[in-house]
Amino acid sequence: MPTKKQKPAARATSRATKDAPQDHIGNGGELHQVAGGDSPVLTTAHGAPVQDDNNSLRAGDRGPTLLEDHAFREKIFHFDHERIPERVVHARGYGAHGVFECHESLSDLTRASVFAEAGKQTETFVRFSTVAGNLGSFDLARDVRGFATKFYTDEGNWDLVGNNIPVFFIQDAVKFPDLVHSVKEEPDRGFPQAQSAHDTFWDFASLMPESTHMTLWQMSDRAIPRSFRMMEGFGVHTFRFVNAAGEGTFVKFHWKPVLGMQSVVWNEAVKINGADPDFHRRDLFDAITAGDFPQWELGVQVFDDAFADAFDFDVLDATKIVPEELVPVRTVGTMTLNRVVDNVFAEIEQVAFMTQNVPPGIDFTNDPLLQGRNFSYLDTQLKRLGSTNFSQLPVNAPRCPVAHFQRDGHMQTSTQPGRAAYEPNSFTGSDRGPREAGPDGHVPFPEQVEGPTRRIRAASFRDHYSQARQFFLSQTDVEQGHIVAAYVFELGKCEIPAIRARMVANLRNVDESLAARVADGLGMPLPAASEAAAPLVETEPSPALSILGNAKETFEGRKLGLLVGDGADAAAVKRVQKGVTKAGGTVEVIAAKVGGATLSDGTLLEAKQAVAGAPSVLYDTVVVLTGPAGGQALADEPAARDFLTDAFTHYKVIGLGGSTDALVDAAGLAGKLDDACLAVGTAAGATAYVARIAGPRQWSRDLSA
Ligand code: HDE
Repeated sequence: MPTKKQKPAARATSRATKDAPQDHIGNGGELHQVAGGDSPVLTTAHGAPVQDDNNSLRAGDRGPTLLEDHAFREKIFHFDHERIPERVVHARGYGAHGVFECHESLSDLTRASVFAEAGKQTETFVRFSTVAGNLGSFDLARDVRGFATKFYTDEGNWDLVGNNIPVFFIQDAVKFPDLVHSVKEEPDRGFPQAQSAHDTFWDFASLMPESTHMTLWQMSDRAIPRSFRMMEGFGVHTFRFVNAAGEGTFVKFHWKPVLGMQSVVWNEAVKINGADPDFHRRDLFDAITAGDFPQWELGVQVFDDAFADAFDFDVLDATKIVPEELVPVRTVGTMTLNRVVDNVFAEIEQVAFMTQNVPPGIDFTNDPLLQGRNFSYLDTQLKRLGSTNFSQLPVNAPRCPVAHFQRDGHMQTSTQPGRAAYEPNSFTGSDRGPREAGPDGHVPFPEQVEGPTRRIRAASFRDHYSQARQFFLSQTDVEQGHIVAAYVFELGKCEIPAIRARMVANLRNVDESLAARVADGLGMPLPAASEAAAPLVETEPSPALSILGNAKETFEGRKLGLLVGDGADAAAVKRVQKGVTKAGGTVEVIAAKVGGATLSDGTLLEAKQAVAGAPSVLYDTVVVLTGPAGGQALADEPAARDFLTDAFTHYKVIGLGGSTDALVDAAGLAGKLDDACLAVGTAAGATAYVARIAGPRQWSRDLSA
């Protein structure tokens, strides 16, 4: 008998089973599909139709849940096992599909089919990442960015697993676990995550002078990119091209963003992390889904043994670059990212990059870091993906035929035909299995190797400071100021003064002014210089190393935050929107309330964001257009005041139109507006503003230079 407390039985038919097909915005593809199925009916993993997905099976209306409810148990069982280990480094990432198109045949240099002829297209998948943070960390950490590309070539996958910085912290892979342990959360407390600004990282870095060059890049604005779409990529190591005749040349790979390089400033990065921790992934997703496909040109630096021998540094040392001024970067193709993933886990999380994936025509060198990576990447995939058959996952599977005698294993999805599963065998036809390709296979470059077996660091790897100095001296004043400020910030977060001092002592070997400015910023006396393992080699500054020196005059791919108050001149709003869109930018309308603002002509302009949720750090430039009533309302709104103050502090070009005086005043900017604060109320003003935003930030406001 039901008691008084008994609740009425819930709906017998669940919403999911009854209404799902009508509710779906897409084609139902978000449901897990059984083979060949486009079934609108919810099923178990084994295909049985599910009667009710809202109520588990119970004895009596309020009784215990029954073990025989296999559909419920299967659902919970699967859920309990949803997570796989995140990557030990580069855990946080985002990716997309694309295509690489070769500009010219490189067959004189390499037999790699990607470079076979002009116009040749090869499918790609790219994953960008931060290094130190966990999967759920924020995008704008000061960190190196991974830039890993899988080319599905017709002779097997080529994984170019690079970074957005062309050098690395260490010279030998045996130090990689130490490096990573030093930068990750400290093991006794579990913080800080996603940052190098703590004792253990700088302890390690200061004790490993070979990392100095990389720390300069890491302290530069390269480590806080505006967008994945606006950063370079590098293969880092020296690789080898091998042509059909078996002749080899050294090669370094470069990705150059078509939108040009751009970074944010540190104070902005800190705030973006709070306002939108997904800033970079959202940016990539938005651009691709809007059809604004990001592109990079692939460049190669090709050089022979004679250059390598004459070069002041060892080309096998990953803490060194080959300056573009010495070996120009030759553009050989363009990659376009044109498709977002359908499922983040299936594709971005399960993609398995491996440096050892090289097709015929591309080979390794003896860079000890690369040699170590060639072991690590295969090993790590087994840990993460749990089966030796991870190469069968759609995102990892080669697009060319695959035929081998490896068998079975967890989650084998291919039904391998044939009788013989060994080589050699004497079977014929389809029973005999694949045969070796011989000279058509991946033939290793026949390098001569000799010498005693020893644990030793070659003398040619000893110079840790000359290229660090070259990098610093190649930066503009503003960029040097940012590097100094970053060292001061990071070392200032170290609680152990001896660590700060040891790092500054190393920096004296890079540049005396750099060390003095960092010491001054830290409020400490300048320590004696540490002993360098090798004397400095004089290097010419390399203009290619500066971001600002190479800035592209464009607003393409950038975003305007258009803050509109009630009574704003409708024509002025339209002009700004049109001008910025024509310049290749996007416009996001912001108002005091997300419902929008009423313009001078009485129309309602819908807003994408309320100002409280859209701080100006999310935009490359801002415009405020308002009538008198709206102007006062904005001045009274703290988020609107911050919007303007921050835009000014971050050196952004600002457009102002209508009744903005009260807001300017409340933002503390009265009397401070400069020539990058433009009046945009008139047609001429809007034109001047659109022309100005293609240019640099207003660096004259930057006092750190
Ligand atoms: Fe990696 N690195 N790495 N690394 N790395 C990994 O592989 C490793 C290094 C890079 O988006 C891991 O699948 C060693 C240099 C990228 O999935 C792991 C050494 C460069 C990604 C690993 C290095 C990179 C990784 C972790 C020192 C720039 C992300 C998860 C010898 C050229 C790929 C994984 C993605 C990921 C090992 C140094 C780039 C553990 C041992 C130098 C972009 O295998």
